Amino acid sequence: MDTNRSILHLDLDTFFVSVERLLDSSLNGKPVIIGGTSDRGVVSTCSYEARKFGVHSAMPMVTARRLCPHAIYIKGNYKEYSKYSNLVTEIIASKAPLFEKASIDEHYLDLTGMDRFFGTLKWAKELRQNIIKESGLPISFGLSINKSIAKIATDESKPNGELEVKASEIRSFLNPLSIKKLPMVGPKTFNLLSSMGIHTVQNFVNTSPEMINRLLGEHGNYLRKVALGEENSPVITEHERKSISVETTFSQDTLDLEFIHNKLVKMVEELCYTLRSENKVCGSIVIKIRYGNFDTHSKQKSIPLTASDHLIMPQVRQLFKELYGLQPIRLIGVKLSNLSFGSQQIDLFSDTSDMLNLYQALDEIKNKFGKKSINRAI
Ligand code: TTP
Ligand code: MG
Repeated sequence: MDTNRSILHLDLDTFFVSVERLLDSSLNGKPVIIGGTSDRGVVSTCSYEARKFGVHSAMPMVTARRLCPHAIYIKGNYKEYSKYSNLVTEIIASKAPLFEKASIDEHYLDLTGMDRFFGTLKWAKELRQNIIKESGLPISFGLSINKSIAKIATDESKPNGELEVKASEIRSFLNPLSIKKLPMVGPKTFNLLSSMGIHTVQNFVNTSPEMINRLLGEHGNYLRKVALGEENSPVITEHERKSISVETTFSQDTLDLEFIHNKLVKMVEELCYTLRSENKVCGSIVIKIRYGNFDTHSKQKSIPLTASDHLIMPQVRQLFKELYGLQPIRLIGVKLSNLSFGSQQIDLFSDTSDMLNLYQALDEIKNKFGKKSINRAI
């Protein structure tokens, strides 16, 4: 355990709902559910007043409507959420040059060394107040010796919370928590561990490493590190961010190639959209497949710099074909790396202007209605 580090994790509370409430204060105190309003839509997020009824992110909208019919349902406005996300990032950037934006509403900061001069907790509290004052959005933080414990601390402190977990407090903080609270424990891992009588983090760390490895493979080794406070990944600043990636874990292991293919198309679209909105292009693709037994394989390929779905997708399909070992798949991942700044212009050799116009039109719709609002059919 590296007890010398000081890592801060900040995460906005019910982010999309909080933005909607800034724009319309009549939503305050009411159950609010944001998500695709069609019958096949899912919940993006919801207010605490709706969470009381069991509604949560990624739940089918039809289920949410059944559990909380009196809620206010909102389709969402991705452009506004991006704007407020950027505003919060700017506030953080103005106070701390080295930070990692981990998602639309969370940031990690490495404050190691600062405590000698000022005290990291005091500094973090002031930053939080600053964000609340300048953005009008509620936010919580966790402060600890590494990223994973800081993140768990944030989750425990919510809503509107602050929580420092010192090195000496890590065991008493983590031990009573459900294993569900460890990042990367999804329903499947949770059910598997529960069926073995492993319910709390304490149960988990008391289980032999060999047993954990037998049950969960590499993933288990990682979780053990987290649970022991030994996860030590660095805070990666935007400056160093050389790749973007997305992974999907299926609710059931699958052999359905059409289903997997459709998923890959959606993932590539999402990544390319992010690239274009950040004015970046990529020069390398990595595909990752994890099978039902947690064996994980990946394969990488260099490509001419691009941010176009229709150039990247065939390469992804080819890599998948080369890598796939005809076993049920638990997880697939796509990573675009060797990122550099550059615009679509670079693609002009291979892109027709029609294609570029199409991307511009698609991106505008995505800006307006959210990333998942439109997908191509290939
Ligand atoms: P989260 O930080 O996971 O959730 P949250 O901010 O709504 O609530 P909490 O207070 O627990 O942090 O995600 C940030 C935003 O990302 C969320 O407001 C909506 C969006 N999102 C989705 O669209 N789908 C999802 O499945 C999740 C988890 C989040
Ligand atoms: Mg959040």
